[in-house]
Amino acid sequence: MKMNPKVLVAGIITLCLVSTALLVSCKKEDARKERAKEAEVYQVAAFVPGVVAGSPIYEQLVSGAEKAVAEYPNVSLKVIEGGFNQAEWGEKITSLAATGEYNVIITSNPAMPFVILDIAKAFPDQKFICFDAFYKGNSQIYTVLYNQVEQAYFLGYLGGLITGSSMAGANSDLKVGMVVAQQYPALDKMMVPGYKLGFQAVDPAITMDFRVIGNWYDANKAADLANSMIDNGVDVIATIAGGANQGVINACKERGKYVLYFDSNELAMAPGVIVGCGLLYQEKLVFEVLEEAVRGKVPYGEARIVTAEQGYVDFVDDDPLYIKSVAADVRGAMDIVVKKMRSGELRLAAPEL
Ligand code: RBF
Repeated sequence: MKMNPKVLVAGIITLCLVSTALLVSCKKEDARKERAKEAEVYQVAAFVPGVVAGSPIYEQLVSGAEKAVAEYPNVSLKVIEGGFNQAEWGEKITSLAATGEYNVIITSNPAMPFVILDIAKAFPDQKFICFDAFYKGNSQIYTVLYNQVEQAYFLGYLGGLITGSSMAGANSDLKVGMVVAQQYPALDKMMVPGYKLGFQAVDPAITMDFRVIGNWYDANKAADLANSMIDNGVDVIATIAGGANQGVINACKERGKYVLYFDSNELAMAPGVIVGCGLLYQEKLVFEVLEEAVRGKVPYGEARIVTAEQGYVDFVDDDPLYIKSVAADVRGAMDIVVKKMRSGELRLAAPEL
């Protein structure tokens, strides 16, 4: 049978119109559903595994969630501090999940997915989002990990430049230091290797003095360790110790040495002593992920890694205190590395934990 070409064209046009109309109405329906979701009450519990004060990464967990509350009137937030006794965290999260009140429980540090696994089994409707963590394959848990190799590389590179510099506090020994609260896989697989890669890229002859405090609060012990490192010829110390960081800062202040700080710009806390700060854009990330959560778009079960190139990990190079306290030649050399990392020309792989 031969078809009239006019009829054929008319048919095709009608088909196109119908499918466009269908597409538009589907999109409208999607948008309507999204708006409806945004109007539903959405209750968030933020579990801080430690205490908020003195730990910028936790301060940002809370401020990011508070931003979501300010932006979305239907979102409510309860903040629970878990304290320093890590053995109690599981019990405290269990109590939160048992209420059945929270659409999601958010938290932050690399140990948390493992604390949560059994709790998730007991409460199969409870969803969890862990920032600064990596765990794949549990349909109740979503994790986002920062590429901490990159953050540590920035600080290691700066430490390497400073220890070999003619800055006032630098001595002739090529020794950098690192004080940590405790050892954990993210530290051993990302921060320590990233820091080493950084200072060894400046000069392979540089060595590291590495000390462990044993908790996240003992500033006196941190100061003792820092003093002993300084006695051994260390002139610049990176510190990952939450509230105990203060001890490292005090020791370095008294002895005219330098501190490298992780996670946020704290240069103003000890000008001329804290000379370099890594940055994690945790507040921004928490806000963004909570927006996804409110819209029902979080890919639970998946694990994401965010990087310097994507704008979630960085180094503070635009603060007048950095410019004032770090020698121009050191900053010049640092600039090159910072630019390369931001642009993605220098990429450092983050291992899955
Ligand atoms: N970082 C803090 O700043 N304060 C803390 O109290 C703290 N507690 C932690 C507890 C555990 C068990 C683990 C694994 C990490 C903890 N962190 C803490 C480290 C934090 O997750 C991150 O690795 C560092 O802040 C460096 O970005």
